[in-house]
Amino acid sequence: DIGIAARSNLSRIGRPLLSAPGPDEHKYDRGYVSVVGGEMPGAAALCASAAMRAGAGYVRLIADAFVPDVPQAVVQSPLCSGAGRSPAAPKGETGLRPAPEHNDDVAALLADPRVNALLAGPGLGRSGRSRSLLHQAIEARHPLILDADALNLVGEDWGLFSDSSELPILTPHGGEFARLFGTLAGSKVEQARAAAVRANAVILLKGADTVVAGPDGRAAISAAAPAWLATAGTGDVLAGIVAAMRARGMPPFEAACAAVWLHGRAAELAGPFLIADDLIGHLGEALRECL
Ligand code: NPW
Ligand code: AMP
Ligand code: MG
Repeated sequence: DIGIAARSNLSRIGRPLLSAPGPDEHKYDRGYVSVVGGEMPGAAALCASAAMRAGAGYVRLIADAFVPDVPQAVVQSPLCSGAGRSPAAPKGETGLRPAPEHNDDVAALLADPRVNALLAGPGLGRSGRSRSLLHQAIEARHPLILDADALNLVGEDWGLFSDSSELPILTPHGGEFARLFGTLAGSKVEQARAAAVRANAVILLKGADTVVAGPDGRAAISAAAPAWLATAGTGDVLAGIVAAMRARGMPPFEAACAAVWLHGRAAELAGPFLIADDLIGHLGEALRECL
């Protein structure tokens, strides 16, 4: 259901071409990704691991507490001195005790000028604390990727990143898209295009036929990805891949398209009954097809 009117300026997402690191490159040249996590360590682990496996040279995970199960190469900066959930915590709050120097710490970590892409949203939660973390992250003015709870928290406050020099990438699933943009007219491609103009962002609208659209009218659609992707955490992995592609210097539209291809290819390689972790395990194989 692409729609005749939307066929113009619409391409099919294909295998990206990726270069190998040059002999003079060091880890920061390969792309520095910051992941701002929050309340769900599983989601943070999936996107930070995916970013690392997708070729980022440096991944820093800024989260409320230490996150188990990430590659040891991921640099962790836990923000809180406590661990676990306090029974006395107000509903919707984590109950973690912020370290005394918490606010300065976050600001300093986020302000690191070496950061090439900042990803916020997977597992962030929707508490007041999540919202303030998100605002601090946006204020750091790095190339942005917003997913999951970040999309719910931003609401329609597009002014939040209107003065950023580079287009943010928003990666909603159908439910998040409807919450953000309401009911839009037309095909999925037309809706993604309209949303890209409204938000002044690259929109990566997920589903069996994932669509990437930019405010300049460009749009690209992926060949049907395996429906085995309909399982928890696969979107968090995709967000991590987008961040790695952005951090290696791809412009927002191209980074989104490359990530969609790699994610779908990793799913094909992982096969039936895959879980999100398996995608990360197959990313290397998918990436080597792009060299
Ligand atoms: P229905 O059933 O259509 O009426 P959320 P979320 C609706 C984290 N995760 N795909 C649907 O309603 C994420 O990163 C943590 C999906 C459904 O009830 C987020 O931070 C994991 N839903 C947080 O959890 C692994 C669709 O929206 C509702 C839809 C919540 O994210 C899992 C979902 O609401 C997860 O990634 C569609 N295409 N269309 C971890 N390992 O820690 C409509 N809906 O709040 O968006 O739920 O995606 O689970
Ligand atoms: P999320 O809902 O954020 O976890 O993201 C789910 C991921 O799985 C996205 O990349 C979707 O495009 C993909 N996905 C979900 N359902 C399907 C499906 N039925 N067929 C193909 N891909 C899907
Ligand atoms: Mg998601």
